[in-house]
Amino acid sequence: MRDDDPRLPTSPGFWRSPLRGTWFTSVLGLVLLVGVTVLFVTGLVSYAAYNPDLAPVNDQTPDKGILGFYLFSWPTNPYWLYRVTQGLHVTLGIVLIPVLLAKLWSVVPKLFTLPPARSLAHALERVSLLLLVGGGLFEFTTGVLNVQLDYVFPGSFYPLHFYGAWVFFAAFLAHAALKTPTALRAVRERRQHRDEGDEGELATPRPDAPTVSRRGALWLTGGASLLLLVLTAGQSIGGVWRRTALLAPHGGADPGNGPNGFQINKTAAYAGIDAQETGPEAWRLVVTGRDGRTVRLSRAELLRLPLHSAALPIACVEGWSTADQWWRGVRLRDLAALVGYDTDPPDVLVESVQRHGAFRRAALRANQVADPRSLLALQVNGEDLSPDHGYPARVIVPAAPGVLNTKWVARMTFGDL
Ligand SMILES: Nc1nc2c(c(=O)[nH]1)N[C@H]1C(S)=C(S)[C@@H](COP(=O)(O)O)O[C@H]1N2
Ligand SMILES: [Mo]
Repeated sequence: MRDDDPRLPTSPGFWRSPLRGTWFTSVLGLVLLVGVTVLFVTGLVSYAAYNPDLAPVNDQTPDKGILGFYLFSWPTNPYWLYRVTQGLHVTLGIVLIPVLLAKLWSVVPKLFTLPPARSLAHALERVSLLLLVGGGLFEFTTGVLNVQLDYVFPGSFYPLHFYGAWVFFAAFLAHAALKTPTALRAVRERRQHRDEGDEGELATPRPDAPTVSRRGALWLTGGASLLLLVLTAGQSIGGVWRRTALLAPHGGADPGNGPNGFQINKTAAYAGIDAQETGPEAWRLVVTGRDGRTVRLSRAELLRLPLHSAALPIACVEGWSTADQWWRGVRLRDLAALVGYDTDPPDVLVESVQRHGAFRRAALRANQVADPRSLLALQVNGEDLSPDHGYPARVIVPAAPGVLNTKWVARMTFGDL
């Protein structure tokens, strides 16, 4: 029989590692069962946090159709909500990479088994495995690229990662339904008998001499994950861990020290913000409201309105977040009151001086406008905003993703969107 020739990968004898076996694959699979489920949920949550159903400007995936069935109004409490959900999403995604690779490695012989399909059911199973493996690699790759490399894929990251997630998770659920009972049994039996004799169909008939035990290989995988955790988690946890977060995003601008010394996403120069345009002569905030009522305010005039403070972080979709910063400015709901919405402030469309780029405008929902901690910030940590952090004025909203905290604000239009 040709497929018994151990020189060919289609032969079980071609694969020599004594590590492969049902127990090894099962442990990794059970870790992924929990981990990927958390990734999927926190990913969907992240999309909801953009308030995509509020206005087209917020929606990076406008053709989602029924896949948006679960959307809800993003709350403003607890104020660190997105910091936690997105920090978890990105950190866990990175930490699971060694587990994913070890899991794929452990089942690679099955990719080559012949015949490719024994029956219709088997053919369907293998197609679902293609979606599972392809979808998984795609989700992890696009995620890492978006965080690390400022993204290099054709097309927008968001729809690719969003649609990919549904494909991947559908295949993942089917796979989990089929395999979880086996995996649980393998782990339980091994614990009862404490033996290594649970080879199953994944084990090679011609094992090489082992260089590491199965348990040791799992520890190595776990060690790699732990290392990634230490190199990543600090970007969202902060504190001393920020210094070990060497994998934190693409070497952004150095924020320096002092009151404005916290992470910058896009600098003023990058966004094409002209100092003339944002200076005291030229810059006016244009606020429009009920029946087109409009006020134009200079920065000095804004500073004479009642000012309020709020300690809030910036939390980016890329997984990094800042510690709480002490923002000071005018409440969004007070600005709404200036243009005719004295009670029950409505939604608002916020637009930046910035002319190009997807994040130059964002819509905020009424619940976000109403929160007394939601500010048009003029100062941070006791000093004027720096140009890179949005001078002359920027939005800051509790619990919202960074993308809704528009910098270099020029115009606010209140009204139901
Ligand atoms: N005008 C404008 N505002 C913007 C952005 C932008 O590109 N342009 N980026 C947003 C994103 S994605 C984040 S995470 C925060 C980052 O704010 P920071 O640079 O002050 O930390 O600003 C938000 N506000
Ligand atoms: Mo961001």
